[in-house]
Amino acid sequence: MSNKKAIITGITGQDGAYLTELLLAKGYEVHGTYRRSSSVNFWRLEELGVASHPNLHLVEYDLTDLGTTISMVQKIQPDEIYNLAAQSFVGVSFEQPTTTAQITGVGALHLLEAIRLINPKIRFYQASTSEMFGKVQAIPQIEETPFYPRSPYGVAKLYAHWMTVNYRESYGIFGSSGILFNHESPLRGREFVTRKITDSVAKIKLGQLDCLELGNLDAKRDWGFAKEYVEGMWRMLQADQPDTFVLATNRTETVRDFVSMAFKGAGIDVEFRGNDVDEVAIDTASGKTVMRINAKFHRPAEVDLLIGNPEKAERILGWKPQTTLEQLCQMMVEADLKRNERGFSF
Ligand code: NDP
Ligand code: GDR
Repeated sequence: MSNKKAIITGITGQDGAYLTELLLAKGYEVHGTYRRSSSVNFWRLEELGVASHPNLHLVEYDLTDLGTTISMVQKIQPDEIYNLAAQSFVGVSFEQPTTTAQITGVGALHLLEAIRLINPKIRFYQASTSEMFGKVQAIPQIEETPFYPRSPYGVAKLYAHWMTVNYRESYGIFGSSGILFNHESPLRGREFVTRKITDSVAKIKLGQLDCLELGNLDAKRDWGFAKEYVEGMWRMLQADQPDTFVLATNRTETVRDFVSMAFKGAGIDVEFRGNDVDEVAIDTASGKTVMRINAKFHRPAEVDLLIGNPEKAERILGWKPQTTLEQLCQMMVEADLKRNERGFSF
């Protein structure tokens, strides 16, 4: 068992919850940060059964405050920092580009500065993203593929990524950047497309909703299982050298494919009819329209196709995705069926 201390920023999010579970199981003392709000929500930590773990310390913290960042790192004196906090929703980043830049971009710099000033031996993980590849310059994408972000979120993450590389090269800080492709789970936020689909499909199956509304069905994503991806984050900080790693499955599917997979998982066969804004999905048994397009979910600029090759992570970290997209989708549909049967609404 480890006797290390870790700070995880963004503990109330999907990855924060799974990483907390993993580090606690390894014997870490975990200091998880959450933002002050009128109603803080720890439902993910509760669902994993770790919210009251004696080695979990909850720390109120906002990434945009440099002073608090320095005093928090000074007080906790961690061995490792995992920076998972971000304004992480791509769609919202078009409406709130400045906030996104401050949290998702400059927030990472605050932590790097704290490490440089307090203890350059602290190991740092930066949650980078396939959104940095944006308008992709090669298929599949690997660590050396040139970046071309397509959203304020992608641009902010690219800043944080390069700052991590820069602090590694300038000050010898052990800063690793994980370029993670989309990873999902039953703990995914409901604003992201996979969970929006599985939650709505469950509600349609239970007669609580008539129809699911979506934006671009043609976007292709490389979707993996979040619980496996946080293991990859941990492995990056146990490696001999700090580096940049892609975590992905090397398989890509459209949003449309995920829609049919989710309906199938709930025992509903659907057929797609029409084109573009008129496209609908019909329940072949009842003839009802169960999915239609709503233009408000389209983005000003889209990332059309993501597919990552995780060969470097497999070679150096021994990391490999295990769960297929069909298994992941089924797991999410079943979890949402159970929650909606109970009237759960997170
Ligand atoms: P979530 O959106 O589920 O979680 C984001 C976390 O950041 C939440 O805990 C949120 O707190 C916190 N946060 C937001 N703003 C601040 C702030 N100003 N100060 C402190 N904390 C803040 O994201 P995921 O768990 O899915 O992702 C984790 C990280 O990985 C993010 O940085 C994301 O951008 C990145 N990423 C995610 C991928 C994915 O597919 N999931 C892929 C690649 C990268 P609150 O609950 O208060 O909002
Ligand atoms: P993404 O995830 O933008 O890839 O970012 P999201 O699930 O939001 O979108 C995936 C694709 O689905 C299309 N789409 C819709 N998306 C949402 N959210 N809602 C809809 O109704 C809808 N209809 C179609 C989108 O246009 C897009 O093409 C996620 C986040 O977790 C980031 O933080 C992370 O960095 C990347 O994954 C990798």
